[in-house]
Amino acid sequence: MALLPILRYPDPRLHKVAKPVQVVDDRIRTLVRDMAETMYDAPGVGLAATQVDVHERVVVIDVSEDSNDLRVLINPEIIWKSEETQVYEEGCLSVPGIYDEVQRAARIRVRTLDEQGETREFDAEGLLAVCVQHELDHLMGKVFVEYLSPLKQNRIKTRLRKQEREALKV
Ligand code: GNR
Ligand code: NI
Repeated sequence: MALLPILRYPDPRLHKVAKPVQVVDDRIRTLVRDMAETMYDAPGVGLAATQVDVHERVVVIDVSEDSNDLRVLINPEIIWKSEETQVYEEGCLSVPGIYDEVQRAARIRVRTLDEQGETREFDAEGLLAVCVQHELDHLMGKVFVEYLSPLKQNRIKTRLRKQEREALKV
């Protein structure tokens, strides 16, 4: 088991597009295990491989109250989105301390491989729907702050760069 370092916005590597996983093998299962450990340690409700500088389509999610319902998504796709939307106050482990509202589809249907390489489908709403859409954006190189106004994005960049400099001191 290993904790993986999480990239921080505005790191340009957060904008790389992840490639599909070719075979779900022990290398992928080890990555999944390390990502889950990193997510629970953070703590967060989701983590995309992009955030740990691995540019393959792998996501872990656990939105359960007791952190005991891990979902492993490999090559996930959203195959249906509701027209109805919901607004949710989002945060991101790659954008620490920043929270803002994002509007997304209220309900989605997801097709994915699990850690055994089996195809699965599930429906999501509420926080799970938010989280799946947030993680799939990461795999496409998109961070939630890109939905905010350019003014807000610049303020966030300035604030996080300053935090980074302060963290290097002392
Ligand atoms: O831990 C997380 N919480 C969260 C809250 C609202 C909307 C999305 C998220 S995902 C985030 C973890 C993360 O950064 N995943 O990429
Ligand atoms: Ni995130």
